[in-house]
Amino acid sequence: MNEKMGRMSIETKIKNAVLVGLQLPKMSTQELDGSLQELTRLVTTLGYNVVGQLTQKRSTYRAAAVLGEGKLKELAEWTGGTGKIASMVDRKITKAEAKRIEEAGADEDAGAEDADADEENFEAEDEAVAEAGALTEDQKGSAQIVIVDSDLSPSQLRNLESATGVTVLDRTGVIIEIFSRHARTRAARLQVEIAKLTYVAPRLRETGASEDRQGGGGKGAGESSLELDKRKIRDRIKELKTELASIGNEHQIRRARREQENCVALVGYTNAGKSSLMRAMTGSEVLVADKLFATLDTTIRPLYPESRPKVLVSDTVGFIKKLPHDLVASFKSTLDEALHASLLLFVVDAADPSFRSQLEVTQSVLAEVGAKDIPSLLVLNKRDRLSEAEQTEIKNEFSDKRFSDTVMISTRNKDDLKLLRDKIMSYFESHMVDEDLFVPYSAKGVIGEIRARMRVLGETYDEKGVTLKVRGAPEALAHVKKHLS
Ligand SMILES: Nc1nc2c(ncn2[C@@H]2O[C@H](COP(=O)(O)OP(=O)(O)OP(=O)(O)O)[C@@H](O)[C@H]2O)c(=O)[nH]1
Ligand SMILES: [Mg+2]
Repeated sequence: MNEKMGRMSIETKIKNAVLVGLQLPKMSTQELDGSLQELTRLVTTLGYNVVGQLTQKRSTYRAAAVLGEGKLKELAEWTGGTGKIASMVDRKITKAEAKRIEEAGADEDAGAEDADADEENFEAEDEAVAEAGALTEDQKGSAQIVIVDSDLSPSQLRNLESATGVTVLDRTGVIIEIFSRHARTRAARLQVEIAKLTYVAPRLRETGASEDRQGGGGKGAGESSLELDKRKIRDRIKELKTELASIGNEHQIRRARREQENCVALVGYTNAGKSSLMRAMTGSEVLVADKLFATLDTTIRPLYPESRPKVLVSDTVGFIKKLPHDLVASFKSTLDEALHASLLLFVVDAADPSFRSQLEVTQSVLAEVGAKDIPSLLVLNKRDRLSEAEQTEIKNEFSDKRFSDTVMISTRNKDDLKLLRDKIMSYFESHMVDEDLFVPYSAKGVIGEIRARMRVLGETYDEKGVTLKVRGAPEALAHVKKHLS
């Protein structure tokens, strides 16, 4: 299994990438450009150099090699490939079939995979070669990897690799690769590994011909090594999920302890400036970097200087368009963090021309997991990159009541940060209630907790204990009262 999976990882010597973008009927040219720009940033984050890009209008993603013949040849010029798909039969495997094959196991697999030996070419006529003149001599054969800006079925991936002669990655593949390079904690590593294996499994193919069948021993008798690999992967995923679940419990326990505190979750598109804001507001040393998915792990810290009541801020993984569902699911614990917050800070990079659609993506994913009703504050960040006029225009655009409140800031401006902090504090204070709490001397220990969680406005003593006039969040009050009853 490892040998085959080794092939899925990218060798470090690969440097030049050529991108492929498909424009489906509903997609505007602007959207296509935006998507390819984002893909360029993703690919650059992986350390590759984008040397060219190729786009084509298509009515569907379903074609055997995604691209039409002419474009496929042009692509192969970039990589020095043949531009032809080695196997005829491969063309007939649809996505649905590939899934069925994977689920059903051996028999169909063998039939489909045997076709690898078939040398028949993709299409007989070569009319498209005429387009080849588009590339300069320097460009020809200059790319060592092809990156497609949409998700590919296993057979499409195989066909493209066969035609180009190089490694092909789709958008999900790129994101998974970035995630796996950036994962630091055990939970993040486990989540990435599950996503990676889920992605890898259907893309495994038979390496050799029929001698690959396992002749002897154990329950694997008669299984092809492909099935064996797939089974091992399924088992491994199960194992990893169990391990992750045990960490998940720890998370939950810690969260339960925090539940009575005021939590603010920073959410937003990747690179919006969440971690920069986290640093500025809490004085923590979280990683800030001008690359996509710099943060994968959740960090929680109190506001610094400390506030009364205490407010915790959490920073987590960012969102991206077309984030694969497997990946979203594997980062569920991250999203849970947002679900348990009392206030969401939607951080956007207001200087990015596509910030509106980025905000939409963030909102829709959060709505999907049930965070729709959590009060939220819109933070329009990086205002230092905008002119006064642009700032005013954007502020006006968001002056309606889509968010509880909107604030435009730069994480580099101290006054802006103070303003944001004041808004956060006034949010919590506006949600607080005043109450008199009687604390008997026998329960003196609770007083420290009361002082940490809420404001004490006055105190009167009598022979049995002290009555505190407090102002606090309803949850904090309920929690303290449990200790007093
Ligand atoms: N000009 C400008 N740049 C900023 C501002 N805030 C953050 N940045 C930069 O934006 C880039 C991304 O910042 P991060 O804080 O790492 O962004 P993030 O939202 O945590 O990104 P991920 O962890 O990838 O999701 C870094 O290069 C920051 O220095 C700002 O107010 N103005
Ligand atoms: Mg970050």
